Parts: sequence; structure tokens; C-alpha cells
Amino acid sequence: MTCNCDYILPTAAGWQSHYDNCRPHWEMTNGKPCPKNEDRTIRLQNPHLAALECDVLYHLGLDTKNYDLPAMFGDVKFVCMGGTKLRMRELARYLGEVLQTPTDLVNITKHSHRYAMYKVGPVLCVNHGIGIPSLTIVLEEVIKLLHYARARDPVIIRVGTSGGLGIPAGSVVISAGAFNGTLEQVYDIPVMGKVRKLPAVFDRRLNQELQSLVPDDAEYRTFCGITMAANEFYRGQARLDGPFCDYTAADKMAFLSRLVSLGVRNIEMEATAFAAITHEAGMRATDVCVTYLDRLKGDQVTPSAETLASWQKRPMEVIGKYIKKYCELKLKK
Ligand code: R2B
Ligand code: URA
Repeated sequence: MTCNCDYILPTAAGWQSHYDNCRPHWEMTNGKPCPKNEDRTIRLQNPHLAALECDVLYHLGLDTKNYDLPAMFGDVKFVCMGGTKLRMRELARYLGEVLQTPTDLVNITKHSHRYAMYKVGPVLCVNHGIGIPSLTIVLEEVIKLLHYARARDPVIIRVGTSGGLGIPAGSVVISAGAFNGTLEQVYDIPVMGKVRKLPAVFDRRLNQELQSLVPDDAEYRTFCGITMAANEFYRGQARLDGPFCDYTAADKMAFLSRLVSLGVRNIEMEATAFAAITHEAGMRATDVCVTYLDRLKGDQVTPSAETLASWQKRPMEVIGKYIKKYCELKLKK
């Protein structure tokens, strides 16, 4: 079988020669059929869906009967996800500028009230709330949406915020993979009374391409490393400033130092589930986060609202460059 990578950037020295969702590469590394159809659309691994007359994507406020999903979303190539509705609106506005694509900034999911989704040319910007349960609900509905819309080889990127480890506040971290709270590189999902552990991996080639687009003279640094996804903001991230704390400052520092020694660069609250579910769906994915503080120096997020707002734009710039490159190389031929 020949490679079917739809390269966005030409291969440079030292880069992975395939995307993870290249069919032969995926099948070789996973030992099972790639969940993509011949035409590069997503094949869902759920036989029960065929029995549904209408599939209701409840949290997106869409369904397969009353909406022409291929007409609405068939051209989607990139899905960008981030915590807040406002940040996703801002991202859609920013990408509209970068791609010189008019956007009405209409929240497509608005009658569901739970999440917000904006479309700008080939990009969907969707918010996912805080934490893994909130993320998985909308992510799984987005995966079904992309399947029904027959979107081809979609790339999905989380554009988030995090706490850094030993790197300057305001740095950007591109995730190489994700650890859970017990430092395993898996997403733990209890299914019918038993815990399954799904590998939490991101696409190395996509990461290399993204990193190559960060300008040398950027006013912030960009790192690639492991992201720890905690289920909690305070004790779950070894903070000393939560309502409960029965460990010492030395215990905290010992844990954070252990994380650093394992290659962990930042801590947030979604990366394991995001990595595992997108991988299971055969999608190319990564997580690009700005860091709001250096956790080796403290626990509280103290920069002003203006500073945080300007730092939030940094991961947007990185992925904006990538999406622009794709549009220049693939859409304007
Ligand atoms: C980063 O920031 C949020 C918590 O403040 C959470 O969604 C995350 O991953
Ligand atoms: N988000 C997190 O989950 N942790 C931090 O320290 C900062 C943002």
C-alpha cells in the first residue's frame, strides 16, 4: 500500500516521513485497520449508528435529518478547539483576518447553549469547556459531525492554556504526548465497570511542521514536550493554594521536579483524552498551549488580564501560520 499523507509542508531533514493518519503508517503502528475510508473521510467504529434514522448531535444543536452536514461542513480541514467560547470566537476572527476570509462569527451551535462553534473557510473553531468530561462530549460529537459531513483527512488542534514547568511564563508548548495524573501516557476511560487505557499520543510530523513555522525572532519561546493532563486544578496539579492541602512545599517541588525529569513541560486538564480520542478516530492531532506561569516558581496566575489576553494569541499565531500555509499551498492552486 502506498503512502497517502496529504503533506502540508514538504518533508525537511530529520522529520517523520509520515503523518500518523497516513493509512499504511497507521496500520503498521497500530496493527489494525485505519478508521478512514478510501476517500480519506472518517469511518466511525460503531455499527449501531447505522440503525439510527436521525443522529442527533445534541450538544452541537445539529442532526443528520434537518441539516445538510456535507454542505455545511464538507470543506472542513482544520478543527481548532479551546476552553472558552470567547477565545474560540477570537480565534475565528483572527483566522478570518489571516486567511482573508469573510466570517460572520455566528455561533453555529447557539440553540444548544452548551458550546460555541464558528466556521471560517476550512476551519471550525469549537470550545470545549474545562476538563476531560466536558472536552470528550463535544469532541466526540465533532468527530461524528466530520464523518457525516464527509470531511477529508481533518487535522485537529487544541489551542489551550496551561502551567509551565521550568520555562518562562508566556512560552508556548507543543505537546509530544500526554501523561495522566499517575504519569502513564494514557487516557483512562471506565467503560461498563472496567477501566480501559487508551494511548495518548500526538502526531510527531504535525508537531515538527508547526515548530518549523515559529519565527526565530518571536518574542516568546516554543518548546515541544510531554503535557500532563490533571483531573483537578489544585491538588491534582500539586498546588499549595487550594482549599485542601496535606503535603508540604518540598513534596510539591519533588513531584514537579520528577515531572521535569520525565520530559513534562506543562500541565493542563484535557491532553490525554484529546490525544487518545483523536488517535482512536485516526485523526492527526496536537495540543498547542501557552503557559500562564512557571509552576516551579509558584501556583497563582498573577499576570494582568491584558497580559494573559496577549499571551493567548501566541498559540493562535503558530497555528494561524500553519493553516495559512495549507490554504496557500493546497487551496489556491
Ligand atoms: C487549562 O486551563 C483550564 C483551567 O484553568 C483548563 O481547561 C486547562 O486545560
Ligand atoms: N491551566 C491549568 O490547568 N493549569 C495552570 O496552571 C494554568 C492553566
